[in-house]
Amino acid sequence: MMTSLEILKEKGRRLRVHSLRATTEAGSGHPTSCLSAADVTAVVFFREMRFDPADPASLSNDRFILSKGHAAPLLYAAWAESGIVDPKDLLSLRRVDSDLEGHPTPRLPWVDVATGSLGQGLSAALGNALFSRMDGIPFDTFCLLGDGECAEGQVWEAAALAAHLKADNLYAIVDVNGMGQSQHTMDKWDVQRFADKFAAFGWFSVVVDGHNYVDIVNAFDRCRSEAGTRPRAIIAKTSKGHGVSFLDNKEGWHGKAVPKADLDKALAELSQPFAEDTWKPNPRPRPGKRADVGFEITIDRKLGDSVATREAYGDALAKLGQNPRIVALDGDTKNSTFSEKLLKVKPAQFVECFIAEQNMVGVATGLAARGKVPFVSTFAAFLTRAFDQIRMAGVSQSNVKFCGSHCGVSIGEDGPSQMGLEDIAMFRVIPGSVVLYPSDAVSAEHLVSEAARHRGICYIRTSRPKTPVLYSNSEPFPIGGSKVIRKSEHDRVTIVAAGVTLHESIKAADELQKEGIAVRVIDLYSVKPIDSATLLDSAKATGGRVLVVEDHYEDGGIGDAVLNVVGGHARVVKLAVREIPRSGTPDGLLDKYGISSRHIIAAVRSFS
Ligand SMILES: Cc1ncc(C[n+]2csc(CCOP(=O)(O)OP(=O)(O)O)c2C)c(N)n1
Repeated sequence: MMTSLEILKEKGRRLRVHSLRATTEAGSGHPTSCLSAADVTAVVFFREMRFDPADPASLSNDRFILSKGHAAPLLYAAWAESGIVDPKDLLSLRRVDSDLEGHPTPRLPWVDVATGSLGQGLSAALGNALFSRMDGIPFDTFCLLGDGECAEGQVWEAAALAAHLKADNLYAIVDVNGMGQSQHTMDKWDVQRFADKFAAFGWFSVVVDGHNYVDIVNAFDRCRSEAGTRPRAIIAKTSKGHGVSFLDNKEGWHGKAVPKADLDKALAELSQPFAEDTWKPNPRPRPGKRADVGFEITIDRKLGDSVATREAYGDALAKLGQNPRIVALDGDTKNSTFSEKLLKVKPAQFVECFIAEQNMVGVATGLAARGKVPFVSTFAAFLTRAFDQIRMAGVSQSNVKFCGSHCGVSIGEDGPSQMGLEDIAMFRVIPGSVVLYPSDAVSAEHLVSEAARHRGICYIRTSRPKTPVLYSNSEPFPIGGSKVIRKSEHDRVTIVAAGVTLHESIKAADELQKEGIAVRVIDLYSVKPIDSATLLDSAKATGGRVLVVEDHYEDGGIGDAVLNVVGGHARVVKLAVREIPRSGTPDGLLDKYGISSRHIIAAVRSFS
């Protein structure tokens, strides 16, 4: 009969063998990064974690997030040893017909978020940990990080927030093998420095010999008995390639598979036939099913009332909050984005992430992985600093909703650093994303509830200035639609706009009408997916003359989206912001940068 420590050691040995075999078969991968972390991973999976290998969807499973995603073969090996993956399938690693990809993605039901862009896993792990508290389902989340990746600021954004929120169900395990990809890490094996850093951020941290099972096991026991309400960090001193002498702590092996000819030599050092497996899972009881409330809201606005779309966003969010799946996250801008309206009615469904947007997006992705519908809001400009995190949410096929307020030059006096002028381009490029741009309060509220209902990444662009209510409360705003606001049989030009430029277009249309020039005006509230049918019909009806007006830089914005649809059938003129703007009054800036009604009128007249 094996002792529990022997079982763990045997698991660690097997994790090494699987990782080596799979990467050699694939001809690529990061076996040495797997080997350094094999022992801590064996303890986490086969001693600390409680989960049901037959039920990945169980909300009471402990979670494991491999922040150092390039060690994917180690993760897959741990699943094989848990009975989740057939060990034979490990050899399909990195093949195009296999879900065991080079870095983990949620194509696999046990993966919560895609990792591999380093520095992001701890944020997603925190999202999981916060879910546990929000829904009163006790489970722990374990996150394995590389020491090199800890140079990413986002790791420390996550560490700070986790301690602030007393995430005592969150474990960070740092694999300090002293090496990165091309050289030694900044701190090499100075494990105490890592421990001090985590402690300074408010964590309980313990240093261990990452290849000594007694040490590792004791560290977890100390965490459970001594950490109290603090999140826990295990700082493991390891060596890269540990277990195989010609790899162990040798330079030049990062990201290289052992050649087929040398595999037996490597495996010989990890010899012994696999011992009988006596590990048994120890799942927690499944939580009961909860009724879903839905995402319907009632809208009550008066035509002509003046309301900013950002404010309507907050109103809709507060109403949607009746559904406990709705969560809002903000980066200390909640009184500008109006996400504070949800905080006021449902404080437990709001996470203040402070001024750390990258972590905020990661936390939201973690919450979404557990079934929450997170709405992340800040100024549109500041979402751009989290573009890699948004991109990775895309790779995760996540269900996060983003709201960028204060878009464009129409914010006025605060100047260019606060103006979101790249955001439409950024969100359009995410595969499968939805990009929504309401122009009035009624459409804004409808679109927030549409976004909640839609499964996938949505971006809602809101504006700072107040604009008149254009639509009746019952007007539907399906994703992928548009509204034709002005239409006659004699329209000379189709004007496509959204947000403040829609109101400028309406002004322009009314002025032109006085001169007997009729134009068609389209509210393109759904920039992606785009209403191709209406755009093509209108372009045809107006002699192939299309004018797009947007409070965004020219590249990648609405103009390009429209051009993609009607480009082969129409001449498209784009009015967009073409230089770095200045501070000024909103109206003054719309005019200075060529997107006011005056410029629209001139552009219509100059169409041949
Ligand atoms: C954001 C980001 N930058 C760069 C890389 C390329 N990269 C992959 S692994 C690696 C080294 C990682 O070092 P460490 O975190 O210490 O992991 P380990 O040594 O265990 O492989 C680098 C630079 C990446 N994947 N993500």
